[in-house]
Order: sequence, then C-alpha cells, then structure tokens
Amino acid sequence: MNDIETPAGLSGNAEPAWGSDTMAQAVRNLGYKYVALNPGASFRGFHDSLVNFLGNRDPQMILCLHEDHAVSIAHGYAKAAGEPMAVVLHSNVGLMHGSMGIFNAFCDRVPVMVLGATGPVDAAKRRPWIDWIHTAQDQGGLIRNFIKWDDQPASVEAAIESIYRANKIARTAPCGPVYVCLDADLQELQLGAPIVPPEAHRFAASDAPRPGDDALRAATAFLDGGRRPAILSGRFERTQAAWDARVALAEKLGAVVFTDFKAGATFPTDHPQHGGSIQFLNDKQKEVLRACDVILSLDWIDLAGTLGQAWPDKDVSASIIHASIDEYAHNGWSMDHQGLPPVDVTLLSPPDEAVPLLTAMLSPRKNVLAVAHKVAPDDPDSAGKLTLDHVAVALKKIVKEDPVSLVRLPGGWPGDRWPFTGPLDFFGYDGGGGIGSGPGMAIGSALALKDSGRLAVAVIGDGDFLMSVNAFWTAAHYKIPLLTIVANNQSYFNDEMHQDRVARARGRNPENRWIGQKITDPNPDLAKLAEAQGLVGIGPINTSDELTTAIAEGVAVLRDGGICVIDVRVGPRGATAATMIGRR
Ligand SMILES: Cc1ncc(C[n+]2csc(CCOP(=O)(O)OP(=O)(O)O)c2C)c(N)n1
Ligand SMILES: [Mg+2]
Repeated sequence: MNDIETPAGLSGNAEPAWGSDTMAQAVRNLGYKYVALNPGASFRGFHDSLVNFLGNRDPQMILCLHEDHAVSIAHGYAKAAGEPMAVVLHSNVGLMHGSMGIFNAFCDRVPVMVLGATGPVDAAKRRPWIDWIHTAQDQGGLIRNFIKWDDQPASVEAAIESIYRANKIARTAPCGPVYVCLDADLQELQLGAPIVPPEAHRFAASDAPRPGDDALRAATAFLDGGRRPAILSGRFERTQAAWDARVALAEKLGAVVFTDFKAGATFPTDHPQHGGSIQFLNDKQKEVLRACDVILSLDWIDLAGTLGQAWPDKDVSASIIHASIDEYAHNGWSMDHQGLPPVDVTLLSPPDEAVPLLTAMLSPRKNVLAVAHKVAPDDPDSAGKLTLDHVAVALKKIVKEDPVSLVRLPGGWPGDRWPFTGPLDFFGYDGGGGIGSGPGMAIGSALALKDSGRLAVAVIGDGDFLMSVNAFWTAAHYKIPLLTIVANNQSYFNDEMHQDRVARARGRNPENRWIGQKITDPNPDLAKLAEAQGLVGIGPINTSDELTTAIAEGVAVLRDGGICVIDVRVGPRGATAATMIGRR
C-alpha cells in the first residue's frame, strides 16, 4: 500500500480526547482496515481523529474523487474480501452522491458500513449558511428504503453502541449496507474524561441460522424421490469449503446444475453436470428445466422469473425447494425481491448452511444424470470487428494457468471460453443494475486481492467506464494492481436496442436508434483518460493481432503491480449489458 499518507508529528494522546476519537476507535475495534471517503466539513472532527489520533492506520483512508466511487469500492472490496469496508459520506450532499452505490450493495446483499455526518444538530452551534444547508432533519430517511438499519446517535456513548450495532446488523445474513449519521457537534465535543469503547468481540455478528430439521427431512424426501433433479446455484458464501460442498451435493444428487452470472462463480462451469449459465433461458435450457421433476434453488436470484420462463403457463410441474433467507431483506419499497415463486419446501437459511446438511441426509443414487459436456467453441472469426470472444481468447492465451479473478464482467461475456474453476474466479454483478459502479467495484475487489497472488482483471463497457472514469485515480494513488479492458462499442448499446425495439413496435424508423446513445464525435480517448491519471493506457485496439500484443503488455504491467487500461473497439454486440439489464 502507498505510504505517502503517513501523518507526521502525531500528538500522541493514547486515550480518546474528543468525541470523534471515540467514534474512530470504535471503528478500529471492529477490525475495519480501510475507510473510503471524499472529504467534507461535516466530518472534519472524525477525519482529524482518523489521521491525528489513529495515525491513518486500521483503518486507512482511501481517498476517492466521488462519493459513488467510495461506496462502490467498499462494495467490490466486501465481495472479494468477505468482510466489509467503511465509507464516510459528507452530510446530505455526499450521501446523495453515494446513494446509487448504496442501492447496488443493498440489492447485492453486501455489507457496507456507511458513516455519515450532519449538523451541528444544535442550531445554536451552526456556522452561518453552510452549516444550515448541510444539516437535514432525519438524514437517514434519504436512503432508509435500501439499507438494513440506520441511526443518528445523540451522545458519544450512544455513538459507540450505534457503530457496534450497525456493524453487527450489516454482517448478519442477509447482509447489507447500514448508515450511522454522526452529529458534527458531537464529533467536535471535547471529552472531560476519555470515553473508551469496549472490546468488540462480545458484539460480533450473529451466526447464520441453519434450516429446521423438518424442512430438511421434507427436502431430502423430495430430492431422494426425484428422477431428474436440477440445482439452481445462486447467491454464494464465496469460500472454497462452500464451493466443494456444492460440488459434493451435485454429484451425490446427480443433478444438472445451472449457474447465474449475477451471483458470480458458484460452481465449476467445466463440470460435466453444469447445464449452463442462465439469464434469459434459451430453448434448450427451457427444455432441460421442464424435464426436471425436482428443483433445488440455492438462493437463486429471481426464482419466479426463471420458473416463469420454463413454465409460461405458471403450472410448474417440478417440486421446488428453496434454500434462502432473503425474505428477511425485503421491505416493500424495493421490488428487488422479484416475483413470488411457488415453493414446496423452504429451507430458511443461507444456502451454504443447508448444502452440507442435505448432502449428508441424501441416499446415494444409482443413476447419476450426466449432462453432455459442452463442446469448446471454434476460434472467433478474425475478419470482422472484435468481440468479447476475442478478448476472452486473447486474455486466456496470455495469462495461461495463472489464477485470474474477473473483478467485473459485462453482460454477454462468453462463459464457455472461460471456465470458472474456483470461488474467486468471478464475483458477480452489481446487484442493483446501477451503471457507473464498474470502475469502483473493480478497484475495491482488486484492493482485496492485492498480495493474494491472483491477477485482477476487469472487463467494462465504455458507458460504465466513462461514468466513473476518475475512480481510477484512486487505484493509481494507492497502487492497486488492476487490468481494465474496456469493451468499447462507442455506445450505450443496451439502450440502443431498447430504442430499436420501441421504434419497430410503433412502426417507426429503427435506424434512428443511435441518436442520444452513441458516444462518438468526438470519440473520448480512453487511453489518454487513463494516462492522465497516472495509469498505463493502451489503445484504441481494432484488430486481433493488436489485441494480443496489447493484452500481453497489459498483463505484464499487472504482473509488475501496475494499473493499466486497454481500450478495445468492439462491434455493437461486443459488449452488451443487454442480456444482463435489458428488457426484451
Ligand atoms: C445509473 C444508470 N444510468 C443509466 C442506466 C441505463 N443503462 C443500462 S445499460 C446502459 C448502457 C451501458 O453502456 P455500456 O457500459 O457501454 O454497455 P453496452 O450496453 O454498450 O454494452 C445504460 C445507460 C443504468 N442502468 N444505470
Ligand atoms: Mg457501450
């Protein structure tokens, strides 16, 4: 990690002397390594405590050029590290900037400790003008619909409890972001005597519940009785043990296993029982699913939507077992709960609690259903425009057997060219479909992987990249190794397709679909935007030969601990979020 931000001349008081010293100490006690932020006067007391009381270590500040990057970095970090990062957002304005990232993390069930500030709440203490516009009544109300919990403590003692409670709630399944708003006046309160937060171990997150015995027995009976079982492998604990347990269950059950890019790598996609990745089901997948008589959903995101595609008449003939605790996150504001699926047995627990229990209870099977393994596709055609196929093939050729974590992927990524063989191969999408989170999330995941020996590679659409291009300054500043390949179709292509569909449906001219969508004239110079922030920038790349050379150079930079962006000009369908976000 970059050491340029080591404070000089610490005053050295060992005990908290100001309100915000106690608050910062509480965050340290909980084990937070980093706190991502963009500065603001509403938390100048807290900022001072991080620097001059804690010495900018444990947690260390990660300076961001926009609050949305700060939240996205924390989101991406938690996905890869398996533990949350803290974020500080300045009063109401920083909170508004950070709110999309908070929504994404909420929908993704990822913990983020969001600290905020307001005030002084006591009007008599406000500075003229600025303190008034940056003080809001019930500030947490701005984001309360898409966080798990929030508070605005009214004393330093209450702030300790609030920070500890927020941490516990964020990390208890189903996980999610939390918000603690720290009154500016309390932060700047000089303590008469030190207020020292207690050790944190008695305030740890609660263990995830295991499913009830009756439900387990009922699920086992359905699975033992089924002739053609399927597993829908959804939200995942992202550990090797959970990975191995899913494989053991699938093999004992002889089930065909479908995976979901939204959930990341959850099952080996080169396993003979892998039936493919599902978003919008193709005809073959519909056929395979309809032939199944029992389906085990491991917290499959949008189970009702998937079943509805296979059984459009809604008469689902298969028995459905759903291992999920997600209903505890549903609040009626956000429809991220998706449709209500028909379920015969609910295993009310995070899925990876249920998996080994089911495996132990199942009877061994005589006929294991093996799915014909997919044949590797031919090399992509090198005559036309570049595609994501070219990117995947060229990258594989260069990295060979080195472990790679794909820290961001666009929709349309050719999974058959890049088998997932372990839990850290891919961390999944953004949860809430909020574009612009790509750079921040990639940087956060790359920060978690720093020193892990894994290569962090992001493939990002040009629209997503440009919305948060200045997030990369943070990667350069803190020397976070990352290779970003921009799948640059010079358009918000997903939405071009929407305009195409609407025009056709209305009998109008679909050729106009590009208007208000194309990112050309002038063409943003993506390599220069990278270079301007201290990264290595390569491109634009137009041919497969150029691509191989560019990726070799980019991977060399990455292996050397550097940060590189490659601008790859792809055809219109080369990068498309359409399969991920678009409405058909
Ligand atoms: C914050 C936000 N703004 C707008 C959208 C709508 N939207 C969905 S996909 C998309 C295009 C993204 O462009 P790009 O990353 O280049 O991917 P492409 O569709 O071109 O493959 C847009 C604008 C969104 N999902 N989120
Ligand atoms: Mg694009």
